[in-house]
Amino acid sequence: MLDEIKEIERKALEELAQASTESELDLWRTRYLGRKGAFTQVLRGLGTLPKEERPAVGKAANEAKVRLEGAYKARLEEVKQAELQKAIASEAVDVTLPGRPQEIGRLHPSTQTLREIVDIFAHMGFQVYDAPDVETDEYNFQLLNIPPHHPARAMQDTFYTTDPGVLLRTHTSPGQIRVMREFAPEPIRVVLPGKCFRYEQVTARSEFMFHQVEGLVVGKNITMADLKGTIVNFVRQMFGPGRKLRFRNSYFPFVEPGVEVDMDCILCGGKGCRVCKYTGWLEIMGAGMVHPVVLKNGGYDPEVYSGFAFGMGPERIHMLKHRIDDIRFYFSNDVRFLSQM
Ligand code: 2U9
Repeated sequence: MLDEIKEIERKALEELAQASTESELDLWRTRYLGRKGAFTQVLRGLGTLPKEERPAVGKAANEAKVRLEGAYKARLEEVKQAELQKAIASEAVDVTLPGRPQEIGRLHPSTQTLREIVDIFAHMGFQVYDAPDVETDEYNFQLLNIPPHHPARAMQDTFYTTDPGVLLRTHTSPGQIRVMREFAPEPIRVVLPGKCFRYEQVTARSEFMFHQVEGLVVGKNITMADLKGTIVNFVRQMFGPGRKLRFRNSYFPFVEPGVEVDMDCILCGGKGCRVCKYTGWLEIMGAGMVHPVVLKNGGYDPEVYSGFAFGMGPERIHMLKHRIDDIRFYFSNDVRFLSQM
């Protein structure tokens, strides 16, 4: 029996050394130290031994059990330590790693450009005036000296609503009539940023919804020199101090004279390239002296007051600045494009 006890202890220590998890140790403990364990079986068999052998065998079995319990506790501590080290290793944070960049949102490029344009004019004393997107034929065309069958109407194909004479504005110009009627006969110095809508084929150069910034200055003795000075200052702040400008006469129903404003090409500096179609010039906006009929429609006497106005497309300005050749990028919600701006 003593040999059996020695063999059980040897086998138990061998298996204990191989147990590497707490659940394996629990199984081992049940097998050797539990109520139905190997030593309990031995101690239950004591009755079959001669009386004089029982004390030595019982003592040997209990001593072996005590040794195994000590070995179990030590092994359990080792296993716990090993599991703790494993957890520490797997959950270790390498604090020297670079942080994960936080995705941040950003303003739409059109909004950024609108704000940049408005900010330049704000520094020249212009106020911002918001006018409705839904307008009437009267304000969008008639009061702007655009008579019913004028080509400008065809150019500005229009989204009409189901209400007769009610439409989505095709430019921010109707807002300028509202400004004049609201402030007449006070002097005016405003910019009108906002959305415009034209029922046109969507192409690389035109969208059915786009933004515009128009400006209006009305007062006494306002001249073309004021218009040129204001626009030269704007262009040089927007595109750089070295920019050259060219004013070409052009026709718009609501101004007379009207001009197209060109800037020397930002890519070739005026030598001629693909971007400026080898002209050396890029058209950036239109302007002109407010037509007397329009002044009158706004409540200002053209014999006493004069004014100038201008209009530009922020998407076009942004496209020039960043050499983007397709306006559809701005409204196709492609984050790959928008997130670069
Ligand atoms: C009133 C009086 C005058 C606004 C003007 C332009 C010239 C012009 C275009 C630029 C690119 C529109 O966005 S665009 O397609 N605009 O060239 N706009 S003068 O003149 C006005 C407007 C309202 C009462």
